Amino acid sequence: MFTLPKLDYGYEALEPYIDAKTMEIHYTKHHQTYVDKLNAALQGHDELLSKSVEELCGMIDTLPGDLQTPVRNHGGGHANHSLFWKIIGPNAGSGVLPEGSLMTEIEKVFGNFEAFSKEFSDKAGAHFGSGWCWLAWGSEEGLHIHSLPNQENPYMHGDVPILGLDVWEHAYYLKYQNRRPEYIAAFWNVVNWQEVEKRFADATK
Ligand code: MN3
Repeated sequence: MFTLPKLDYGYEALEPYIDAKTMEIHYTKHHQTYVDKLNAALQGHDELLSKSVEELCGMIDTLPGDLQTPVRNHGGGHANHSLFWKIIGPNAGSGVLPEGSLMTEIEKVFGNFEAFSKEFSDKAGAHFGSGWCWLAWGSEEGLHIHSLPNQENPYMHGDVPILGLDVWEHAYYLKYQNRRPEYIAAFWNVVNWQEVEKRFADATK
């Protein structure tokens, strides 16, 4: 059975960028519901419970037909939020830039960090409706940014997510209401670049 992963910091730790109430509801209600619904959908499919949720997302097209939609929605929701809690954190992104091989690749692909963060912010802001903006690594495309609807993620497209931003209204509405661009701007202050660098290194090994 899948379970809610432990949060490495308190609900208030990302204030003022992400408020405590949003963190609490997002983690204990929204993420928990994805976990519960994924477990319910996998009942009777014991052979799949030995897989990680990331593996399940990566094999979405070969899953039994009746499981594809619940794994896309709730498996995606579980995988995406599990990643999100790790790639943000307290005392993280404010004034800090990525380093090492990730920064080298960002400069190669986007020119510089500012151009990268602008393209990411623009795509996150322009995404219509619920979804996520992703920085992903693909063996053919390399490092690239795209947004995906609902709980779809790069694993479902054969890629590896490096950085993800939840732009569902439940991620920001309590504090920012309809001002999604302000939430996106605040996000850069809480990115845990060490974790993002680690994910890039693992993806490109
Ligand atoms: Mn969410």
